[in-house]
Amino acid sequence: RAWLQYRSIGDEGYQKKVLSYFSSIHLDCNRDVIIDRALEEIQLAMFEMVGFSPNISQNGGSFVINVDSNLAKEGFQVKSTDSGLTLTGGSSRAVLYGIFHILREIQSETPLNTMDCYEAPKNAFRMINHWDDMNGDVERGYAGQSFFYDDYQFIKDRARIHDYARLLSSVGINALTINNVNVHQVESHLITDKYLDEVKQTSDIFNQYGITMYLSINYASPIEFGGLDTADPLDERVIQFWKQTVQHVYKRVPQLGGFLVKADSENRPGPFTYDRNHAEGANMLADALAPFGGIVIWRCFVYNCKQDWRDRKTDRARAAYDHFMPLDGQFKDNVVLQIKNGPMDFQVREPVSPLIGGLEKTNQFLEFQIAQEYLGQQRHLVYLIPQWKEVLAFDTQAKGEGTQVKDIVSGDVFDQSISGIVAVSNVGNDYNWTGHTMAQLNLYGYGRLIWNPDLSAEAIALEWTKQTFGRDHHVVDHIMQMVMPSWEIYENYTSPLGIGWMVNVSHHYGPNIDGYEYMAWGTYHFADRDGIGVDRTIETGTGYAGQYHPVNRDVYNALESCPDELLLFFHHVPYTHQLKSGKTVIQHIYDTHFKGVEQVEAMIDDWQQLKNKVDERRFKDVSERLDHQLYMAKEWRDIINTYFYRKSGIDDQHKRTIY
Ligand code: GCW
Repeated sequence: RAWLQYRSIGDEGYQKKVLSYFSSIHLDCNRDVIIDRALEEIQLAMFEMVGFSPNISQNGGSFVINVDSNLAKEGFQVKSTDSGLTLTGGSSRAVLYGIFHILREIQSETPLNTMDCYEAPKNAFRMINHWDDMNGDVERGYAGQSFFYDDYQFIKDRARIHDYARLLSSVGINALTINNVNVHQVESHLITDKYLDEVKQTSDIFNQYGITMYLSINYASPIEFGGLDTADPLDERVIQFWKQTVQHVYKRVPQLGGFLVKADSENRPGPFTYDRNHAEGANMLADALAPFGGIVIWRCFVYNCKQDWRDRKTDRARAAYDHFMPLDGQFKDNVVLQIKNGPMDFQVREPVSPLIGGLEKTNQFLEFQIAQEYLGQQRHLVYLIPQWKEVLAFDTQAKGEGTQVKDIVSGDVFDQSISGIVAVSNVGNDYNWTGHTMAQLNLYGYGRLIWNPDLSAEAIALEWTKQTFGRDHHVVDHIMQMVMPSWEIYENYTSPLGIGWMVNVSHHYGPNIDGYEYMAWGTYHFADRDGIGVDRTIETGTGYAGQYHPVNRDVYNALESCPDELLLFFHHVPYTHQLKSGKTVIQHIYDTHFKGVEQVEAMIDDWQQLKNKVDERRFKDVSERLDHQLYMAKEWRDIINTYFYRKSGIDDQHKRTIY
């Protein structure tokens, strides 16, 4: 149930008010399947919150629902009137969002006569990507197995998918993909008759909640099952293959939104094999999809994963920009580029990808990762919204001062026909959806934030906490104290000053400072006895800093102005280099690592205060994960501190234990 708990309302006065406002519902619009779901939701919620399920009529009632197509398509308005409340939506989907909004407010016991508002989402596309494989595994999944597939079959019991669709629409998600971007052999067949019935049935469930479904496809499908020996996007046979395949798919699944493609990335096939560029590759699919209103979502996570460490000019951080910037303006209208928030890969700290603010004539999605692949894998409590807020607030300077990422990805700055935000999901078949109960907050927060990027991280956490754990001040305060600093805490005890990684190879969990240092993936820290960091300056480094607009370029490029938290991302410095904080790099490393562990201890204290205030199962689950987090934080602290102590030979000023 996650945040859709609908606890019974304790306050008698408020309960009476709710009863009087919602005693009956006057439906002043046509019923359709989405409206039905909305009504079902409010009836269920009322029954649970006040023990009464309102009846629905076409003639009179204190709560009025109607549709007015003059409003924004996904916008809704709530108005209090003498006799009750009126909800007006721009469409059925908007009515559904309005119902969830009202239910959220009621769970916070917002006075009903002050509920007047108009809400519309900032981003048109609000999407989730699943990395589920049909064998039942979830790539980078930390919450159990897939609830879509098992043993190369769709799971027959779809109850969980139904519940999931409710959860997603309750926070305004309107699009999703259901299979991994790494499309393996079996999954390539999702667009064939072998699976299209089940694809359709799954899509129908999501459609009832206003969510459009997409599929990840294998770029080499013409070879995989088309009987061709090429996937060259300019080959007439390949063009025909895709036209026919798409036509067939849409005949069977008319509501499909389109395709998501990971091409020429981490050993996946793509147009490079045929000496074609990514615009040629994407446009060919776009032409096939256009007659059906379908779109191509094309990922920019393209880099050379076979790098030689001696080659100090090749830089993975540069790759997306180098590949895609020259193609700006060459993509068809129904292509959208999907860009990870940073130039590397969902690290605890990265600068914002310079492609955002760079591309001016291309549709774009910003990609986040809700699954905490590099952020503790849903075993550590890390609230991600503060990080994402920083990304969205970043001033790219693309059109002078004040060109923030949030306004670019929403399509407000450049004229884009498709725009929005997408994120890699963090759910699985674990009883609590997300492994760590607290990780539900990241899914909830993702939806809320991309609906309205101006919501504060506090406000979002507060809403979630009240709905998930109730309104008891004691509970709410302690949980807020735990979640709010948790990103900074994780950063403190893991990799310092923007350098990233330092994790074990392949599974990416736990400290291993040199794990990737001797691999070809291009994620180096270059630490030696004299210093650490990657020189990405224009003059002596990889030149990555030069991919930003002038103001940011200069800030990052100069050692003096580069912000501390990204220092090692842009510069190679001696351990004795003094930070803006006044500390040396080495002392900063020691201090943050000792502090991070203490902060996790404080988190545990907070949680322990909630014994008997939170149900036993969730209390115990979270306690166990926090204990594990503390164990891992100590491990990180000790391994990092010892490593840099041995490399640098410099003592901790405070003489704490370093092994
Ligand atoms: O971070 C890397 C992950 C891969 C993932 C890839 C991507 C789906 O380690 O597991 O593959 O990113 O985003 O494509």
